[in-house]
Amino acid sequence: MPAVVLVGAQWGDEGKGKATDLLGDRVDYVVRYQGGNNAGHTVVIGDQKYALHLLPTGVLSPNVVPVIGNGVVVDPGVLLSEIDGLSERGVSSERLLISADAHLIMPHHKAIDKVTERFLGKARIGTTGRGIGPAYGDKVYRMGVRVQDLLDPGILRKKIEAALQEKNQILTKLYNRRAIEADKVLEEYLGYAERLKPHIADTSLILNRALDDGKTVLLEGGQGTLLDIDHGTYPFVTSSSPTSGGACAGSGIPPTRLTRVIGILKAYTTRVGSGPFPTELTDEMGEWLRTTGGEYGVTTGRNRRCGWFDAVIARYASRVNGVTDFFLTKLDVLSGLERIPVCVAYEVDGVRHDEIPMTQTDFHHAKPVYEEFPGWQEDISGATSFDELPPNAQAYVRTLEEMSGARISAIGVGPGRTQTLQLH
Ligand code: 2SA
Ligand code: GDP
Ligand code: MG
Repeated sequence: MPAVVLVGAQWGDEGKGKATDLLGDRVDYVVRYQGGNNAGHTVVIGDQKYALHLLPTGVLSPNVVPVIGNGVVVDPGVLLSEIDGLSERGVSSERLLISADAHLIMPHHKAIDKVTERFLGKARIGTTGRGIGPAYGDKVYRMGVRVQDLLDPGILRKKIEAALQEKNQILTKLYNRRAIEADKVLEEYLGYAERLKPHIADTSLILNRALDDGKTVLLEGGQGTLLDIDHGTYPFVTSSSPTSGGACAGSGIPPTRLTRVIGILKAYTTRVGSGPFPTELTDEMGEWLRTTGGEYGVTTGRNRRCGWFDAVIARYASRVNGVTDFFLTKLDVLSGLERIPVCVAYEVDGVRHDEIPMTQTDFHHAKPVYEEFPGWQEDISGATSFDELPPNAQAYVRTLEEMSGARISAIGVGPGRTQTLQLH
């Protein structure tokens, strides 16, 4: 499996961290290709729980080289605190490589993210407030500051001053906030530069050479398919491309080298932030899923919105990502239910839609069409093979597989490394 992409098939938090960690001992490189410290990837190893935001999950596997690809936006202060936090727990980040082409999140990005969300009021996206959207905005606008600029104090100063000339107008005149001082930012970022220098590299070159040498690379997506800037529920999306196509743009590994795309699919659905979510449950059933599944944001601590499995979304994710295998997570959370509804299509103004409606307006009005399947009462968190699952749990998995458009190769029955059933 030379170059494998791992993507979230729903709205993020499907359990990508755990899935990446499981593959960690079989790969040589783990690459983050988009997003930034908006992500929250949880890995449970024995009695230790790690929450990673910017570092690739591969940092937890001693033989893996973790790579922050060119498509990521890097908040250097957050990166260094994450490195220090792990170091205190005995995890070394010495092997970490950071693409010289990745963009930096600057203080004005965070300030603008927070202030625009407040300004939008009820129409807000529900961002994580980490400066992600404004940083990608400046990248596309060609006024971003890149990791390589940390190596050239003259350029760094010029870029910071140029950016602040515009951004301080926005902050002070439009939003009545204090101006940010260029000198202070320069001093702060030059401090980060000292520590990050040894990690900065031409990661696209390194990764392609590694593939030439027969090494294996795992590309770890953040967020999920429906949060993709192009293929998600725009504008209620993140500002990058979590889908498998984004893995190439965000790493410099060409599409012809990708061999597998693993979609991570939760046995029910969650979403953090605003935007359409047809199967959302706003009643006590939703609350039950939230508490039973521990559905709280890893980065912001926000309650995740919860609902039933949506097969339309799964099929869509299968299609736009070219999923070869699904990893179905959190099946254990559904134990104890009498019946489990699954959304098989939508109804919009009396018309049935078997696929996501073309327009966002229709998707906002989509009502789920449910089929119900019998549940199971047994605790399945100790199961070690598919055959040990209760017949109704097996049937639920097979049904989701038939509806989702790709085979289910692994099933999660708990957060731990060992709580995984391998099917293929
Ligand atoms: P942003 O900050 O610009 O990326 O926000 C835009 C939308 O993307 C959503 N988003 C996420 N959704 C799920 N999980 C994410 N990571 C954290 C976690 C979330 C947290 O693992 O729990 O702690 O709140 C994540 N990151 C971004 C976000 O909610 C907006 O809807
Ligand atoms: P990610 O953003 O996709 O990496 O997912 P998060 O870490 O944000 O959220 C997934 C949560 O589910 C984490 O707390 C994981 O430890 C947990 N988890 C992952 N797989 C399973 C599983 O199969 N069963 C249970 N009960 N929890 C799981
Ligand atoms: Mg998460």
